[in-house]
Amino acid sequence: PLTRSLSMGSLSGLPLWDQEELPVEDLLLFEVAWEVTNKVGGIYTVIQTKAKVTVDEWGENFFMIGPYYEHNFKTQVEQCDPPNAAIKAALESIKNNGCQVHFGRWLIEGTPYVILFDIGAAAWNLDRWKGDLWNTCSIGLPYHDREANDSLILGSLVAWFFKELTDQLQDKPNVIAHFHEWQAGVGLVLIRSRKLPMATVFTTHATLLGRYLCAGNADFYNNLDKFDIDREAGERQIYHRYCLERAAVHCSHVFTTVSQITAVEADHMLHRQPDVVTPNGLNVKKFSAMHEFQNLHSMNKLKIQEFVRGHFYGHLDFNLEKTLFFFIAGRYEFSNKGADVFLEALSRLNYLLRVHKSDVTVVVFFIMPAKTNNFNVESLKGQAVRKQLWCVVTRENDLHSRIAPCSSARSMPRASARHTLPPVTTHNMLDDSTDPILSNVRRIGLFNSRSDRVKIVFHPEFLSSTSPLLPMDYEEFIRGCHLGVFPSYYEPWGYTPGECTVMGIPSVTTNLSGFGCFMEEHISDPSAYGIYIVDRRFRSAEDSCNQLTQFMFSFCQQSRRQRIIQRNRTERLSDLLDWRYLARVRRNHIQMLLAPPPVSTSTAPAHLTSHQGFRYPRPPSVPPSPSASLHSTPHHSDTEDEDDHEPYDEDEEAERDRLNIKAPFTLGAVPEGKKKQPSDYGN
Ligand code: G6P
Ligand code: 1S3
Repeated sequence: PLTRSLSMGSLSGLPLWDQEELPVEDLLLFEVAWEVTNKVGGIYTVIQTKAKVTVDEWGENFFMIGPYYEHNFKTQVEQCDPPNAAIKAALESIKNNGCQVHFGRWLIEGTPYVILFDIGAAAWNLDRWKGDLWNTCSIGLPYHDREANDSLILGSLVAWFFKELTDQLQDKPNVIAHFHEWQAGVGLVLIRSRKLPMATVFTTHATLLGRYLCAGNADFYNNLDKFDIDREAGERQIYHRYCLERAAVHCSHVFTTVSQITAVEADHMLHRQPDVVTPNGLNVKKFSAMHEFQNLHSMNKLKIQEFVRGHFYGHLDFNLEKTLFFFIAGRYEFSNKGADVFLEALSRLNYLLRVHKSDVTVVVFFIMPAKTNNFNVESLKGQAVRKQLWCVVTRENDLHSRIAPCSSARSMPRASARHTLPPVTTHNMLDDSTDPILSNVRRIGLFNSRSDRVKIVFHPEFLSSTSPLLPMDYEEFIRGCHLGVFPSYYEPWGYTPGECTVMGIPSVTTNLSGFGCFMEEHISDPSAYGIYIVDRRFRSAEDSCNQLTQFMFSFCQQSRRQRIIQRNRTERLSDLLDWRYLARVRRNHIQMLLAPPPVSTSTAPAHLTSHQGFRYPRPPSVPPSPSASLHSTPHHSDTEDEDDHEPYDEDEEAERDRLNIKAPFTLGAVPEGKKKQPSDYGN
């Protein structure tokens, strides 16, 4: 326990606070993560998108701490002096003792202050710090685990910094440090073992064991209480990491995670139930014109169509106006991210579209980075042929328009002949024969042949606007697609479907992902809003796969007008994912630090479900049966052309949707009787 905790009375040792507003001026808030200015995975998105609202609230009293990388610092940080004399003195003291630390403003929205420790320059302390860790909590780190060793160096520097800082500050302002994930957790363990007078929060974004067990194909969720977790960690040679993670969890004053499902997992894998669940948000930018995001969809879809023209040259015997673009994207964890179920469902979708003689074609993009050596010749050639043809067409059309100015619109000539099928991959794969996506494509036989209604394009590299093949950044690409498909098995939160939502693009998620559970909890008829939630928790893999197939097949049966209306509804959900709303939830963990310790011995965490309460109703224009909802939008037309130029929905009923369904915090237009009480917001 903290030295000051009992005398001051709160859970963490900070002075008690019972007002609505946080006493920000009396507090300094630090957020510690390996991903500060360092893009590695999902945690980067969390801290980077949350910075703006945190700075708005905490101003000059908020700092982020992470590792120093020269390139990141030069390109993302503006060096400056610390605004606070105590912080300056603490950093000077560290520098005077032979370690390097850099201070500046991270050039993202909100421009938060960052303190970045140079891990390499402090590595000469490693053996001594390993000894300290061992003496403190008997955790030994093997020499070959670079990631664990680096996390010890960062943690030791962070704990050293807080020792200097709290010595300087004496009583005020009080210090709160929020640590993310086990790589940053060592600092927390050392702070508590050294009894520094400050408050700590630990957030885990996954559990080490959960990730490993799921990737190893364990029936994880049905056996949560049956795993011998120490043994499992030992067998996977991650026992020391798991000890660091578990120590951070148990040392923190407040322990949080990003979803209910990970809260249950943490309870079993780490033996502590989180005190608060803090769902992940995004920095939502609203367009002033309601239909702007629809226009962006159209514009970016054209760019994807251009790519498809090139990639499928010689085989472009499908109508691009009736072609839908689906995609999956993310870290290449084949089964954890659900690529296995997706491929199987695509094979079934292909069958359904064929037997129903559908005129819809689906081009599916897999954007998952794998080892490659450059683009393959066939893909580059496709784009070159397209550009050449385009020049010819432009010249011919120019000539034609001079001769007959009122003639029909420009058209492409018949694509040139090609003797091979359009390639499945855009790159040369290093592990072609063993790659899981390619192996499964071979098994199900989806080789982009003419008769296939489902075509596959595996782009094993993240997208970039400078690519010679598909020159689009990720955001543009999402906007141009019709459906994101993320049928994850292991996904503590899952940003990918959320990113689709805020851009008004429907997506598939699962009830094993934090995002899917959150949406299920807050929306009455998720699929009407373009959020399809596959049940991977209570159904067999076979049934989940059929459900996913059915979702995709129904999506393919929608008319253009229905897709437009659905996108409008999807986009309306974006307020729910906005940090400006979710920050209210996130604030709970800070308030807990300032609250008196619980008197009851109940193990149920008081704030675990405090964000519950708000629920988006079924859109009034959707009839009660969910299965009918996809075909129920007003003036349903099966002809694509008829409803083409309808950028946004002006139907009376859809207008009613718009008025009834507002963001949780935009109370203005919510009709009487639907107004929410303050408690709905979890304050
Ligand atoms: C947006 C545009 C419309 C376009 C539609 C295409 O809504 O504003 O002008 O017709 O996208 O939708 P689709 O789902 O067929 O890509
Ligand atoms: C984790 O990143 P991941 O993709 O390894 O943290 C993310 C942010 O909280 C979360 O969205 C994701 O589900 C986790 O798995």
